[in-house]
Amino acid sequence: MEALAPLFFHAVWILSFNHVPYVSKQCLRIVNNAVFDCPAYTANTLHFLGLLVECGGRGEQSKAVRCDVGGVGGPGSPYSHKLRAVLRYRRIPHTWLVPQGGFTGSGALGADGASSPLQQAGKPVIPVLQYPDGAFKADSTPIMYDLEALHTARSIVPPHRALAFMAHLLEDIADEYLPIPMFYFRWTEDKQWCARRQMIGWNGAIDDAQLEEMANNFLNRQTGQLGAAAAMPRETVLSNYTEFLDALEEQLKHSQFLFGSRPSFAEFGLYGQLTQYLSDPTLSAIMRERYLRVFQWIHLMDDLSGHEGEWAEPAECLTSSLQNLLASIAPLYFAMVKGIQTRVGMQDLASAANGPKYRVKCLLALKQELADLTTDERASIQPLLTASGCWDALQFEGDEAAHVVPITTF
Ligand SMILES: N[C@@H](CCC(=O)N[C@@H](CS)C(=O)NCC(=O)O)C(=O)O
Repeated sequence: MEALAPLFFHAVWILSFNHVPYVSKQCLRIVNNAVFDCPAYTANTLHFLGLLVECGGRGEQSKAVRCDVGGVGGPGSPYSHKLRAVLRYRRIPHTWLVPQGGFTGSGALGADGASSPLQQAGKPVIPVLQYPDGAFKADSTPIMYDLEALHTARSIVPPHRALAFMAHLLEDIADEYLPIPMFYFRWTEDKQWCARRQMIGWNGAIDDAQLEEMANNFLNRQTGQLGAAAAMPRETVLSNYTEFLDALEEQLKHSQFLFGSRPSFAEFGLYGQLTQYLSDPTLSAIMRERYLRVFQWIHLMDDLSGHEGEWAEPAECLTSSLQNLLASIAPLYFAMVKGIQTRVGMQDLASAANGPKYRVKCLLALKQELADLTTDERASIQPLLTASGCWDALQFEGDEAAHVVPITTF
């Protein structure tokens, strides 16, 4: 089977939000052959995409490990989109589900339907992934690290440890800081549209009266969670947003990926948040008008299952555009987490799954990850981290090191 894999799993991909799907007869014949040898894989793939992909990267098929997983996500959840894009790029056989009727706008996710996979999973957040052994797990970042161990082909961790740290740093900044501009507009001036589209996403065919009620419930729930961000001046949030998109647009003139010609943790983190920037009215309008490369890159990232690329050496990717990209978001991220840490402290971090304490937990873990690099590895990224306003903020202060807890799935 392994020797024949390249033949059966010839890569054919045609997918984009704005491309007409086309699957040739030759491709369909290969799919039928493949069913014989790899039934569950092919069935899952076809179920989800209606398309055909390879099992591993070119020359990596023999290292690919069967790892069928089931993802449960939400229609407006950046972390769900991030994780699904990782599964697609890594060619991990999976199904994906937004449980219809699983959330009608109030209470905990999944509370509305006893049979909802969300309630079965019993997690306070989405996405949730059902692992090959049947266990449900939450928290996208440690899930992505687990998947590195479960399925070795097409890794998204750069092999150079200092670059792996950079990729994780950017992913964490994307996860924890980039929701702020999105949330700000989503739950202020765009709130009617955003609440309605998410309730339609969760509940499918509902009439206007049902939609009205659910959207109002959801609005009350979410605006209550906006917190201090609601008081930020509109112009400040907007300029933070456009500075980030300026830097990303510039980066995309030089390279589609940050650490070579293949995606890492960083790109998937950025992509997840950008899916929502692309959908919400105010931020989307600005992106469409001024940031065409970013706009199109989001579509590219959505499904990279046919993409092949290589990692670069540190000297090739520690560029001024990467530095500018980091500088456009990192100082805001550090200021935000520092402020949170002053407010909530460092106690009871272990059980935090999202929100303020989770952000503190993640930053402390990043500080530890940097401290764990060798002197040479740290030296290789220190200039870029210093110039982008990250180096000092990534050093332990006081007794912070004693409060580090590992970021694990739960
Ligand atoms: N650290 C988590 C965060 C996930 C998260 O915050 N998800 C949001 C939706 S995007 C959520 O489930 N919030 C809980 C709620 O709305 O009740 C991860 O990366 O998976």
